[in-house]
Amino acid sequence: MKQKLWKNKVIYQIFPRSFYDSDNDGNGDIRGIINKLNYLSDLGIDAIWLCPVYDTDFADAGYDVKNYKSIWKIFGDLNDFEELTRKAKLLNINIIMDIVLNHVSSKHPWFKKACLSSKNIEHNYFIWRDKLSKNEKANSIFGGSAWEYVKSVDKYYFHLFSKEQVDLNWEHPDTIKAMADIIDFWYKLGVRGFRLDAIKHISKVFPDGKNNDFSWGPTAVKQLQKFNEIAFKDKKDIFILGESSGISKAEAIKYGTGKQKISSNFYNFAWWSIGWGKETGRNGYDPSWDYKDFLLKMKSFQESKKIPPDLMTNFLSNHDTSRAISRWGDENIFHNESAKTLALLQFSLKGIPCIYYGEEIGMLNPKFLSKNEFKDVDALNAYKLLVGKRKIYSDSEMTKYLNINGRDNSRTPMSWSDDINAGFNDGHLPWIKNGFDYKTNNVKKQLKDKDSILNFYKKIIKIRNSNKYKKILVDGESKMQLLNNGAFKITRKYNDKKIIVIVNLQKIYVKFKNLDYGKKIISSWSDNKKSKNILRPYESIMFLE
Ligand code: TEU
Repeated sequence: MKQKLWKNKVIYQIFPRSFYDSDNDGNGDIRGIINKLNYLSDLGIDAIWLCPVYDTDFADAGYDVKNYKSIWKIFGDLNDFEELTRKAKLLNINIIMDIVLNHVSSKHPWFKKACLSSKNIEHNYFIWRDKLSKNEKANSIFGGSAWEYVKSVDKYYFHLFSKEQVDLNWEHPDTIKAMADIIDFWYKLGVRGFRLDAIKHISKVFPDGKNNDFSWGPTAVKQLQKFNEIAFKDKKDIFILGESSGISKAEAIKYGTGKQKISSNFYNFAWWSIGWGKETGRNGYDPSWDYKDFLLKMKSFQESKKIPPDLMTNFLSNHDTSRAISRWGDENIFHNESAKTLALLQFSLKGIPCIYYGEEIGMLNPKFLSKNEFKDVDALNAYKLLVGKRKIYSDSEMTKYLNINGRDNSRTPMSWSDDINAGFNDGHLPWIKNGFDYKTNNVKKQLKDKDSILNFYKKIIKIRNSNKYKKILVDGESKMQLLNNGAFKITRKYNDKKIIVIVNLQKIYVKFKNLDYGKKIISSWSDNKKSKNILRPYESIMFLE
């Protein structure tokens, strides 16, 4: 498995339905992304990871693919897509395609044929049971049983996610060949990056039936290596990003380096569950979450010599989380400072940074009023399961918690301006509600303000790319230390050069004996007040020692 040197790249993730709506039908589209390429190039990013754009019923936001070689008509067509990759290339931006390997839509032609008769070849592409034994009472990740009955064949099929997402049988050789063929298709259209969705789940061979989180099953490595060999062997200029939620340090080393390598890079999920419900995950909330976890959960990844700078991609939020500032920062007076502190933290670490659309202007959770405003299958199932069936929450509690951690929070229209619909389009009602703060917080406004969050992102990207700091910030070793006063100290070191970052992730003043760690490179507070012994709320500073 070869890959271009991506360690010094910055990735930008787009949720296409909410980025920019070029034809004013309420849905973002590929032309919308083309229109905004100059904006992205000015921001300084090197690659765009596109959440799925294939033909879909959008049962799980496009992760239910009906045809892997097509574009959903709401998003445009293959000509638009080709134009996107071509124009992006001219700006030195690569496109990363989201490849959904674990399952297909229940409307995919294979599954339709599979349901017509057990004798059809396609029937074996899926996982079936005539009867459900005790061991097979598996639960889907979105709640409820993972087995669904099909009358025409009198059998149950397996779906780890929603029932509209049918798990593929990776033990069947056709599956691997078909997926490799899809990679070829997009490669020919100019795609040079591939995000492999939910790869830890592809192997479902559990002889004892006991492992019911269906992660890293016994044939995962064998099958994924076979897939890599067929899909990527002749492609020397690509980047592979494995999505394996909650991956541990040991797993990242095991599956990202050495003999069992199946992906050249993994997302680092160290932070994603901070503040989630202990039992209910992102459909709940834990008010006792501790900001120190940012350090404690990341430290071992950062300090391990076995984790090279290009093995992990670090993110604050994505389409599976809510907005980072609403979760962990301050939505009010320290909005700017907390957004910049989180950005500074992310960009100070070893690993490839991935910015989620809107994060660069500090977008917030939109505040959904009731169940009717949610679109996400996971959120709607949560009302059914946690309110209806298990009675853990009342209806209003559910709304409250989903407003904190639910996935729809990060799927709202990008705030481009203070015009109608945040400048997302020319006035057609968007498919999902708008943020509440776009009048005061939007791209147009922030472009004009030199101290805006957006301009901070531009600066921090430039710093990372500059000849002066690149080696230290990209290749340097990394140490994380919790200081007695509660601030974090991150030390990046390359040969005899050192960058020290002091991070205050709290809404309080923090005292220091001496805050002089060297020459200030950038700070999350934009005034130039110099205090030698106090950090203000969310004040974080990067120094060259
Ligand atoms: O997410 C996969 C994913 O999050 C699971 O691997 C994880 O184990 C689970 O959420 C446990 O918390 C990807 C996409 O990012 C997501 O949007 C999709 O819904 C999902 O796959 C299904 O395609």
